[in-house]
Amino acid sequence: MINQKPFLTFKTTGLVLLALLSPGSVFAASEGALRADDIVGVSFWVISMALVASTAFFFLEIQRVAPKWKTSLNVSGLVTLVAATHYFYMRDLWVATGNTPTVFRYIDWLITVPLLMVEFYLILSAITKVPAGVFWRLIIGTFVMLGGGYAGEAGYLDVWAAFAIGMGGWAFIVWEIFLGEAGKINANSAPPAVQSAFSLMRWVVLVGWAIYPIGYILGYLVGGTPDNSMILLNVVYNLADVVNKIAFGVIIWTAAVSETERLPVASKA
Ligand SMILES: *C/C=C(C)/C=C/C=C(C)/C=C/C1=C(C)CCCC1(C)C
Repeated sequence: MINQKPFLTFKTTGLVLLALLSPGSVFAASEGALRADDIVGVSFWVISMALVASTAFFFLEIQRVAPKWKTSLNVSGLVTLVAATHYFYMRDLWVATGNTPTVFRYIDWLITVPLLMVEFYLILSAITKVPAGVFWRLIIGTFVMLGGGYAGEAGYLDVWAAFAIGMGGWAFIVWEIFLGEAGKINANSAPPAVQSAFSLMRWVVLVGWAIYPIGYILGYLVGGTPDNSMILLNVVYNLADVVNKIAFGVIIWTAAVSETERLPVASKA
């Protein structure tokens, strides 16, 4: 009993705050415990915890790698930190209302995808001088891709037209890292561990990122019932985030650790 009291007070305070902040959603929230058959809600919960754990891991591992790799691990941790925070909000919105959290999703992507592009730039910069144009082309591709997707999902553009714009932005990024300047720099100057990390990362952007347009297609273009389409959209986007935020960070961590171990002891500190 003694232990329950503060919890109840905390819960009550939370509900009152929620009532003030969002009139109308109180009823849903007070009923809104996670249901075992809510596959989207469960995936939001599991992934938000995985993102928290990954953040702690990447930040703690910074002390273990050579100085030139620290920024990369830092950025990996920032990606999972920003995503974890958005996952808390998306999870609550979904569990309380059953609505698809499009705005939170795109705010998250708008911050985390440019950070992932920074990773490409950093991993190459750790071993050679890279022109800033590489970075800006990756950023421009990102904005076109996400701007197109958002315009379609939020209803500002026809879903097919928006999809085409988004695909164009993605194709531009893929072109840059496979055939453009970023790809050439890697082929010409990177040591083996960086080359293999870079090539794994490219495949993440080609194959891992392809999961997102599949989610969009299932959500908007194939014409299922509205409920089923939104379940598919969210499950597929959530799965994609695990691969592309957590696995992507682990790839960089692997390269950083193996490159650090190759260095003579004196230059590790
Ligand atoms: C951490 C979040 C990441 C890596 C998000 C990536 C998002 C995409 C690759 C989205 C791609 C899309 C298209 C290629 C077509 C239009 C619809 C989008 C925005 C889902």
